[in-house]
Amino acid sequence: LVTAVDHVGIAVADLDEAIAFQRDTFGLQVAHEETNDDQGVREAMLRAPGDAAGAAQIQLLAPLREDSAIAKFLDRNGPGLQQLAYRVTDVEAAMAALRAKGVRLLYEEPRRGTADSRINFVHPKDVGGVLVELVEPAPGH
Ligand code: MC0
Repeated sequence: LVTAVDHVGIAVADLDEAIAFQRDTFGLQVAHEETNDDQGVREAMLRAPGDAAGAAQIQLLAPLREDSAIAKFLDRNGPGLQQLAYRVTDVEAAMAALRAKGVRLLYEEPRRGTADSRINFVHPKDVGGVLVELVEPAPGH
C-alpha cells in the first residue's frame, strides 16, 4: 500500500522561527514553502543536504487560524510531532483498502495537500495513536 515515507510533520507556533532553528541547529534546508488555506496552515518542507530525490522530508506546520487543526494541537500539546505521512500511488485505492480493514478516514474524498498532492488522513485512534496522512504526489513530483 505504502511506497515510501513522504514526510513527518511538526507543529510549530512560528514558521519563520522554526525554519531558522532547524537550519541553525541541524543544517536542514527549505525545499518548499506554501500556505494551504483549506488546511489552515503555513508550512515548509525541509530537506537534509545529502538527501536523494524523493527522500522523506520534515514538514513544519504553523497555524493560520485559531480554529485550525494545528492551533488545536498546539493548545493541547504544545509544539511537537503531529503527523506521519505515507506516500501512495493512488490515494483513492489506498482509502478503499484501509476502509476495507475497518480503518476510519477523516475525509470522504481526497483534499489538496502540499504542492498539489492529493491527501487524506487516517484517524489516529485506529492506527496506534499516530495521525497518519496519505499522500499521492502530483504528477511529476
Ligand atoms: C488529536 N489526537 C491525536 C492527534 N490529534 N493523536 C495523535 N496525533 C494527533 N495529531 C487525539 C486526541 O488526543 C484525542 O484523543 C483523539 O485524537 C480525538 O481527538 P478530538 O478532540 O476528537 O479531535 P481533534 O479536534 O483533536 O482533531 C484531531 C484530528 C484533526 C486528527 C481529527 O487534527 C484533523 O482533522 N487532522 C487532519 C488535518 C490536519 O491535521 N491538518 C494539518 C496538517 P483522546 O484520547 O484525548 O480522545 S495539513 C497537512 O499536513 C497538509 C498541508 C499536507 O501535508 O499536505
